[in-house]
Amino acid sequence: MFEMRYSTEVAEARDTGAPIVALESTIITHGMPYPRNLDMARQVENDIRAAGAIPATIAVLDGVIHIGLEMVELEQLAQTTGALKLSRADLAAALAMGATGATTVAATMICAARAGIAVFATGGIGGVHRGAEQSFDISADLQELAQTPVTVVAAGAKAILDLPKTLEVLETLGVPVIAHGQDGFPAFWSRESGLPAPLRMDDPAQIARAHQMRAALGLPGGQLVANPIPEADEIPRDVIDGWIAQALHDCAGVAAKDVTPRLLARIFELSDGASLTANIALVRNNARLGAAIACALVSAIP
Ligand code: PSU
Repeated sequence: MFEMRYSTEVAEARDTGAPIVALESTIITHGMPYPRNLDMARQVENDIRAAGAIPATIAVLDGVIHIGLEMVELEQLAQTTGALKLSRADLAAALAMGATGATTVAATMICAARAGIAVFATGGIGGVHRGAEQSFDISADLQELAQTPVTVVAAGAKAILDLPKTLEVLETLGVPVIAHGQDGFPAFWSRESGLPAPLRMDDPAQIARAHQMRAALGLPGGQLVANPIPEADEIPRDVIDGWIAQALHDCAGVAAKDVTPRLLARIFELSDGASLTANIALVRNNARLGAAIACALVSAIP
């Protein structure tokens, strides 16, 4: 019915049972400017390979779901200005229209699950936007975590969001939120949000077991692994908070799918690029942990 195409190395990994880590593409097309987006995408793929797993960057190209991109496809996507931002609501429509689009966390989870990939690394998930009591703007990523069995490694939720409300919604939806290596819930560019994380695990093998236990219990959905940005790369809370407040002010009136990309772009300008450097560092860190979890999952399979 729909076409799903595997990159050469992902097809090989599927044949041999090698660990695979999914990666999203919205971060490439809507989250970072060219050419740093391409450098980031390549680096992250190499980090996963160096950690003993195979990267599968997921995107929709001309109506075909790609699980893993060949180098030329990645280069083209990184420069495409007209790519759609595809979430759960528009994925099927994009396939029907033969469109090209990047997949958000939600759409990447859907495609990864269809391809039998259990682990996915990204920067930060979407969540409850500030002022959601008025705008009702809540990312579809949260619902997806509640229903699609993929473990998502992120540096928490982006600090542009309302983090307490994001954690509340995740709790309501029954999504395990597991901080890695610390007690607090990380805030994307900073290690601490000031909020405690509901769960903590320091061992990738334990995170892999929790993933398997959830399936064994017959529970739908995945888990969110909240992995703090490395200390050397973090932006102090008070510094980033100033830029976030300014960006929220400057982007007032922006709605729906445009909110997150516009806020990220404005914070990039205000921080003179520092936010992007930190963003790249945290994605790479998440890719490494994702690879460790994927490796543990493969070795745990009887
Ligand atoms: N992580 C990043 N940068 C990003 C994203 C994640 O470091 O741009 C993307 C993901 O694709 C996520 C999306 O799903 O931001 C959230 O968008 P929204 O708030 O519109 O759901």
